[in-house]
Amino acid sequence: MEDYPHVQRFESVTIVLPVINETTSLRQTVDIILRDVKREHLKELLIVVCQKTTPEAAAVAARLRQELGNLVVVHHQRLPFLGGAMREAFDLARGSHLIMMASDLETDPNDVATMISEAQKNPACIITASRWQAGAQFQGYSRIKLVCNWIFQRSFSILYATKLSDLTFAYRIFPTRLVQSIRWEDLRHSFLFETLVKPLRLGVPVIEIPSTWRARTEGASQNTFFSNFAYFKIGLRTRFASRQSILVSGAGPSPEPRQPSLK
Ligand SMILES: Nc1nc2c(ncn2[C@@H]2O[C@H](COP(=O)(O)OP(=O)(O)O)[C@@H](O)[C@H]2O)c(=O)[nH]1
Ligand SMILES: [Mg+2]
Repeated sequence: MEDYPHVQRFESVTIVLPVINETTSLRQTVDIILRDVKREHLKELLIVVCQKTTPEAAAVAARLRQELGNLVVVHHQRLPFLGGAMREAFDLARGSHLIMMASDLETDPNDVATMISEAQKNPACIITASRWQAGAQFQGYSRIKLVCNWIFQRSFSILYATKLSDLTFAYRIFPTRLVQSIRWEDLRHSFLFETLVKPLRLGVPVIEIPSTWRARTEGASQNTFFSNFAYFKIGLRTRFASRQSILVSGAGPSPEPRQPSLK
């Protein structure tokens, strides 16, 4: 049976930052990452922009590129929406691992360093942030959304027989070859959920760390109410999909580049 790639070593990380209307939030995100992440661990900051990216936000991205040189890659996406931005970033990432996060400060950049140290200890795993673990919170999330979120999490954790408490927080570190070996489907926000359910279906181990979500203070979300329905669709479809259909054919099993023998 086809298997997913088992990455055995953490070498460096590509941090993916999709940007629409973030200026000071993007700058602050990058400042915290540069403060906390050892330079030898940081392969690149991959900023993804599109036609909807505001001129102000694009200007901050361009300035970061100017200041930080090759450490910053600014990619203009061709596929539409947030899923499209992430899918292209997955293909471009050059680190052994990649972090999927936002640039609106809703994914707390202060937790990037913890994510990396967990990935160093568990390079074959996905490390994902949870807003439902002790020590984390939702700040500025409406009560009704909180109840719906809890019901959704519990339903899908039962369906996937997992103890994970947060399946939809789009703040994770993945082995890059793993995400490059998966056949992705969604283009909108439900893609973020797809990035967890497909690995779960493949049997990839997933570890949670607590992380607080704080509502953005700059710009507005691109998510729409109707795109919530797509979460059910991808969640249910993937649960009953064959493992083989989830993998890009020929991606596995684990062709980890072998170390030349040093005899
Ligand atoms: N490049 C790009 N970035 C996007 C797109 N949609 C959302 N983003 C960014 O992705 C991050 C998360 O999206 P957001 O709209 O805040 O979603 P929410 O937090 O789930 O409500 C934010 O930093 C957005 O600016 C898109 O179509 N293209
Ligand atoms: Mg957001």
